[in-house]
Amino acid sequence: MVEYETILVEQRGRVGWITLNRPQALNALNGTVSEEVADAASGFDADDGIGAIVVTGSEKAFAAGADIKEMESKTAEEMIATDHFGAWTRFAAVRTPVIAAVSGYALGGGCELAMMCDIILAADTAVFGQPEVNLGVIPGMGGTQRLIRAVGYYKAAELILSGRRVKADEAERIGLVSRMVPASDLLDEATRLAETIASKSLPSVYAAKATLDAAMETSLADGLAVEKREFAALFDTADQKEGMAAFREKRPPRFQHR
Ligand code: CO8
Repeated sequence: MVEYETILVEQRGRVGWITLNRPQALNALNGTVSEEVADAASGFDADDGIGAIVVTGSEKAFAAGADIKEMESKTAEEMIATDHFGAWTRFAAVRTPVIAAVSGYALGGGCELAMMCDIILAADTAVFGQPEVNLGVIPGMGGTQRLIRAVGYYKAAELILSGRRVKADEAERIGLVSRMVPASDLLDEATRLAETIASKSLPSVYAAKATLDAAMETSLADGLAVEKREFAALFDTADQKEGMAAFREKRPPRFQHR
């Protein structure tokens, strides 16, 4: 396993774990973090021995945002010229399902990183928000677009325009998180969920994620066309034959992930 400077990376069974590890900066996302997270996620994605990825932080902070100290002195020209978003685009494009296991602060880029994941599990201590207006900027890692898709225009507008933070229970109520769990259970729940997903047929999980992604980006008609294509393509996989045979024979399937 590659050694990284700002993250810890570990494979447990068929699950890849990425733990943000800049405790001195509450896991603020600097350029090194984004490159390392994207690199680790792409590595897991290329490995068919991995069926799910979990991204997590510390008890106090999932991530307190992009690194303000790194950005502070930049000019607009520098921000445009540098591809700050390339690594996050690579991360968001992995085919493997990604679970964000969020405890503590998920602010600014931290909230946006969680929203790049497919499932957000939140500890009851989690706090979400897009506080960029307090810094004289706006969300810049997808927040203005993904938050609306998650919670609808009026909630997203309130949170982005005011910078108000929401606690885990409100985040669950408005649909920003998939499920809230007691803080002491967060990592166990993430493990259980990731192992469940990783036990399914990998081609069907890839297809399900691709189809869900399409729903975020296209019209209903185009999305349904993607679904039709992905659904049909699975009938050439060994796992579809195995899954349906197992149903008929009243036994659990033995997926080969192909
Ligand atoms: N960037 C850099 N350092 C940070 C950040 C951050 N986002 N957040 C915390 N830290 C550092 C603090 O400076 C402090 O370091 P030091 O001890 O050297 O002073 C250390 O982490 C601990 O933080 P605090 O002492 O502030 O801890 P508290 O428990 O008192 O407060 C908070 C915790 C409430 C989370 C507070 O730290 C805070 O408000 N942080 C900033 C939150 C924020 O505004 N986030 C949004 C950042 S902007 C953004 O994310 C834009 C995304 C788009 C980027 C596009 C690509 C470039």
